[in-house]
Amino acid sequence: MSGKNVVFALLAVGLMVACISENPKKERKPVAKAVRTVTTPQFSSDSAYQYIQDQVGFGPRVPNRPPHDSCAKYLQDKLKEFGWQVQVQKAKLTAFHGGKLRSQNIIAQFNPDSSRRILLCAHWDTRPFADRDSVRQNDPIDGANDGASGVGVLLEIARQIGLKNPETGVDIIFFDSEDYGRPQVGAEMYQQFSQGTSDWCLGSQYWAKNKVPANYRAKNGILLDMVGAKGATFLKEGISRRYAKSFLNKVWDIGAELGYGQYFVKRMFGEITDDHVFVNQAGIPCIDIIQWDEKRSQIGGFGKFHHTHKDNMDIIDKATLKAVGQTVITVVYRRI
Ligand code: AHN
Ligand code: ZN
Repeated sequence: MSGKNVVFALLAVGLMVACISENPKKERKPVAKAVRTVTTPQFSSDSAYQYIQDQVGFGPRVPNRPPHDSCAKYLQDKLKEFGWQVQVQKAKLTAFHGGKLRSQNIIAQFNPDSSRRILLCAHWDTRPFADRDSVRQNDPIDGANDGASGVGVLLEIARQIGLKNPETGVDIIFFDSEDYGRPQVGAEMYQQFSQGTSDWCLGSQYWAKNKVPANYRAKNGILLDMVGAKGATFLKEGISRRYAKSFLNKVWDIGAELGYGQYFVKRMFGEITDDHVFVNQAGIPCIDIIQWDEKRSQIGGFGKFHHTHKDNMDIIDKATLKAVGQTVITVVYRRI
């Protein structure tokens, strides 16, 4: 067939298709669905702060201890109150010392039938010891920042979503047993256990291998970890860039656009083993918004409270909660 004939043939087929698909009532439906924009709600840092205080009020949320069970119930009740569908994934997970942890991943869905989805997640358990402190190293920490802050921000986002539909699917997972990694002190005595797998992030590792809902998919994910400390900075983390580079850049751009550029610093830092590693391995490109202090990077940049008893309500700052919360809720409502 000559070039001209190919064009004619294609035109003829095109005409036939047009005739077949002609609407008998002559009312053609618009080809593309109009994309409605929904204005982003105002994130309340007072409310997020209260949800952090509520969690800390139960006591340290260490697996197998009573405050952990009370807090699990609180989180489910809150999500249900805000109009979300809630499921709990229970499992007995093996800790670095060989003991079992009664773990609960708390999974909530909004607009469960939407095919376009975003996943928001944070760990809700707290570290069973204060191995980076110089006092009371064997006592569990409050985990106001490391644990409660990410959950507090997501509960406030869940409340806002319940009040105004973002017209996209949103899922929240509160992962359990993230912070049960072997202590720095005396680590040698546990060497025979859990070789080859990470003893951190046990809940997200379990979820990644046993997804709930089954065959779960989302366009992107955001993990929040240590997002409430006064003066925190959030740098672009290495694993996040490896799996979700353009999404990572968009989130940091929105942070700057909203006026939170001093929190969302546009520089990179290293790769962190955190729940997003396993979410990424499960096929969902997921970033980690996690505090990283460049000035402390030689000693681990997580802030001086990290895994100490200083991680209590005194270090939580509403301005930091607002910067993170408003940025993340904007990403949801703009359907980035
Ligand atoms: C490690 O320190 C190996 N990962 C950091 C993940 C973490 C701990 N997030 C909170 N606590
Ligand atoms: Zn921790």
